[in-house]
Amino acid sequence: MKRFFLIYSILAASFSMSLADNPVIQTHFSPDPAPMVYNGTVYMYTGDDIPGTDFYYMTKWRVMSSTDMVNWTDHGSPISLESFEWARDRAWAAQCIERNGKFYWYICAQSTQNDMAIGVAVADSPTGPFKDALGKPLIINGSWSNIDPTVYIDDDGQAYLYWGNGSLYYVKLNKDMISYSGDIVTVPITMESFGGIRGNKNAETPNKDMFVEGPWLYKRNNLYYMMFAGMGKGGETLSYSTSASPIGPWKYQGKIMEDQKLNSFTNHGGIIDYKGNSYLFYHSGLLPNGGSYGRASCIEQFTYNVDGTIPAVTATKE
Ligand code: FUB
Repeated sequence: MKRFFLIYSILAASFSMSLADNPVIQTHFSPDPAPMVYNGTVYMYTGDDIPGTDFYYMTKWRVMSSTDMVNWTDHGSPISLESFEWARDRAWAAQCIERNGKFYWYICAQSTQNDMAIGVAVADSPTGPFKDALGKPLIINGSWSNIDPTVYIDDDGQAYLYWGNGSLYYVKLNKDMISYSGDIVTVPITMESFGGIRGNKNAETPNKDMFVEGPWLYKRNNLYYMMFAGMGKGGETLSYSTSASPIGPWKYQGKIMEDQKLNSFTNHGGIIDYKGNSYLFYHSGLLPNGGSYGRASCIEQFTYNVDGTIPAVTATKE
């Protein structure tokens, strides 16, 4: 995206301005961007890669905001592993959503039981202070697939929490947003629904894209979209499926972003409409000293096709 400038301030207290192309945040690593539009402002919730590490050993999450998609204010790190008594490591991808004036930040982390689990922190403001809403995980069942929560509240008030790695799951959240009803549902991953089938590496398939992780659920013009990180040739794609219902069946639509020279292996994205434009958020390892464990948030503006499909989006540096 062209001409992004960054205003970096610690808790909005002191300002210094620098010219920043993609990645839009150049002052620190900011993987797994999850945008949220609230009250005319875009909030971007991210992780925090640690320079020099050799795995995703992150310890905290971050928030930044903008009202023009050009200047970004850093609100610091309102939550960390220490905010969740049950979390011991791997502060991975997260998403925040507002309901009735409260902000629910769904996170995933390695639990003290050693698996990955999903928790939720709540606040009265999009920038906190946030507090662990439950004092225990919302989703924990011994699985390493409990990562990358995405949340959406439908027009009828029903909220959905999806997540997964390798497999895709969802639950229907209750109105309190910190509990759910019914069973955890496993979503079928097929060629038709997500562009590929796991464990079929040698098969001749017309498209080896498939759901890996990083789901992002939203609705636009009565069509539900599930963007996800798919399996590319040398790293992750951003791909998507659509449905007439928030619980599927899903129809694979193709790749949005190829695994192209992002220097990060993973990709993880979010999509919003803001002030009449549509934006794809993703991450790359293209900051100096960046890489698979040094990823930073990037943004591209795009225009939906007339039929609601998403065009291929190219990662730009400026
Ligand atoms: O950032 C840690 C993990 O890498 C995320 O949870 C995945 O989506 C991938 O981006």
